[in-house]
Amino acid sequence: MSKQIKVALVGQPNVGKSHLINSISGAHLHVGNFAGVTVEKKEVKFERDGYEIIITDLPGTYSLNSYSPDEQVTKDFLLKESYDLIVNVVDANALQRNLLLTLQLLDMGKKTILAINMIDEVEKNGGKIDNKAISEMLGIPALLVSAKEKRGIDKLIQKILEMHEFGRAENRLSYDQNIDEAISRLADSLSKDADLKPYAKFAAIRLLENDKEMYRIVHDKPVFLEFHDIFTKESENLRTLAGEDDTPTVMANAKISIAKWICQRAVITKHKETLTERIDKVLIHRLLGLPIFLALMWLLFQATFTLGEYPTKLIEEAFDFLSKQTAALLPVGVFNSAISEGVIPSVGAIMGFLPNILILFLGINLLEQTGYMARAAFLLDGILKKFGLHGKAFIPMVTGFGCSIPAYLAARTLKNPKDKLITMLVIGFFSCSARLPVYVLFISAFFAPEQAGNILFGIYIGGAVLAMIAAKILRLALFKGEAEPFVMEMPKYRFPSVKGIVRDLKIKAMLFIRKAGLFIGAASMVIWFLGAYPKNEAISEAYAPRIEAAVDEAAKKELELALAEEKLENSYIGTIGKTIEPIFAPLGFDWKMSVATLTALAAKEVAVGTLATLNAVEAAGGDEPSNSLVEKIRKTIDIKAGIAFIVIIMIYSPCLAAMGTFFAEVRETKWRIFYLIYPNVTAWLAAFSVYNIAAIFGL
Ligand SMILES: Nc1nc2c(ncn2[C@@H]2O[C@H](COP(=O)(O)OP(=O)(O)OP(=O)(O)O)[C@@H](O)[C@H]2O)c(=O)[nH]1
Ligand SMILES: [Mg+2]
Repeated sequence: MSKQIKVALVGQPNVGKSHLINSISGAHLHVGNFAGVTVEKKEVKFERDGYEIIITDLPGTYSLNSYSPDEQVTKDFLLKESYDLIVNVVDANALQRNLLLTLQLLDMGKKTILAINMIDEVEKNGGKIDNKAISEMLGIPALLVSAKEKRGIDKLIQKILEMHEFGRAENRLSYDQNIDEAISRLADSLSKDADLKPYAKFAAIRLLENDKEMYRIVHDKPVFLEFHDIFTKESENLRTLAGEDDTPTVMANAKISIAKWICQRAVITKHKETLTERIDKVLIHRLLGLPIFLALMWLLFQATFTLGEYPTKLIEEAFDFLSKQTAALLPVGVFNSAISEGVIPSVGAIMGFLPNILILFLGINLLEQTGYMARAAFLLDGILKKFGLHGKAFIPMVTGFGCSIPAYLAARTLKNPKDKLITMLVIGFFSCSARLPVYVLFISAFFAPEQAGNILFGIYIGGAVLAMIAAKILRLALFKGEAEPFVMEMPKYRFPSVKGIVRDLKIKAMLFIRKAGLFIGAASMVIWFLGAYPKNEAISEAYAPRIEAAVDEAAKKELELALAEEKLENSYIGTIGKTIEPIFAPLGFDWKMSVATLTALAAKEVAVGTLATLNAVEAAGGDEPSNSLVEKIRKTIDIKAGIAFIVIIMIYSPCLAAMGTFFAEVRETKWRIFYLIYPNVTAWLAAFSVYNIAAIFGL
């Protein structure tokens, strides 16, 4: 068993912590160019020189004073979990601001290493950082690294080992004499309590910085009575000496002076107009910004549709071929039918959408990697605010276009619980990529190819508009009160690495294929069986003499088709479908669409699989040459019902996995119940309206 070293990786948001771990260990943590990518702690393990090094990637936090739910994760980890040392990652481009967190970490008195990341960017701009000087001033090791160029990584690992073996949890951090004396008197008083003694100095500083959690801890101790008097006296003294109204300001000023002092001595920057500033003159232009954003989104959905078409055809043909081959090769029987008519067609039907989904993900990925995400949030902040949403809600919402699960987690970056809850409640209206197959299928069936991209764009925008309306209603009716001000850092624009993008897409593709192959394969198997049983021989027998007596081939085929349809209707799934059909009948759904609506709650793609399977059973029974699912949908579903189906899929409850994530994040029963009901009622009403409006227009 090798020796273990537990490292906590801490830093402000978007300084490259996750990227650094990837470079150190070869892990594939999610990296993005905006604040708030990592919202959960993640452990990465690797071996080095006989040590097992466990690094915990933590959500970025600006300081130990703030407390959005993601920052709370970091603070809890730092204060409550056990680890051997801290690697504090700072952004070399913004050292002074980053050092404010560093100074708070040093208050903790733990073994700490400073990793000054993104040094490549500083040097490219002609700047320089003297890490030795910083190391001397702070009294802790300070290394220059670049996660992107993998510079200084080996040295950093070496330093971790060295620090673990020989380093001391000491630093040279001192404030001015008044503050230092006050801290030491407060710490002396706290040290009388055995529990507080190990971190008395840190506790004293946190109390001067008005940390409510620390106050609660100290408040419960017997030492509090005596301490309280000393604290009142010391803090008043500090305020008077500094001429400030409160001690947090006194402490913040002290830290700012130290950070400034360090940067004056150790950092040389040359400020010239950067590329970022030039690009931003256009992209966040007061008038052009928003139209450019909309144009880019439109382009993305056009591409999703049109570029996806070609590879999709190939995939469909491949599965068609596979299905026929399997049917011919396997011995005739139930198993043959289950595979060739159940599993392969529905897995194929879904797999065909892989290209569309990858294009959509590529778009979202570029948005994340380039730094445009934060700009888009900034551009939309005004609009979001009008609808009672916080500007930061933009990131979870866009994430929701990919998948609702990370979107729910991303809402942790919202500080105010009301803002967070409103955002969580409307995320479902942002269509996730799993719904894309359903849209593409139905759009292809009912609309001209030139229109397809626009309609897809319209669906996604429609979902977003609905989310805005819902947010406004929620805010007015249930969550009165002002939203928090919007503060978000604009990162530099960064070229995404091709390797990184390919890796991300590969991960997405593998996940999708696995989901389609295993989960949806299994689901379609179940649906196939439910469609094929019970056998209902009586129906076949009733049809047999009529088929025998058919006058010609055409009449015979027709009868066979009618037989298959009747058998399907009397199967288990037919019975389920017929039972729930009345709920959906006002929307024009037949029983098959009703079943698809239900099964899609497992995962949205299952709607496609279900329709494929139910139609395959039928087609095979009728001995029809298998034509594409799009054709079948066009033939058997009325356009009004088709549009209503799209609306249902757009709005109603997300998949079970997403619902599980919501439940994990939102603990209040009333909101959980509300979350289960309101999207479905809204969806039904919207679909009903759309169906009838379409009827008025004579569709
Ligand atoms: N040029 C350059 N870019 C870097 C470097 N390290 C990270 N980046 C980029 O900086 C951005 C932020 O990286 P992340 O690793 O996601 O940052 P993080 O600190 O984990 O951010 P949060 O999880 O939001 O706290 C990404 O676009 C990275 O590719 C570096 O050394 N040089
Ligand atoms: Mg991260």
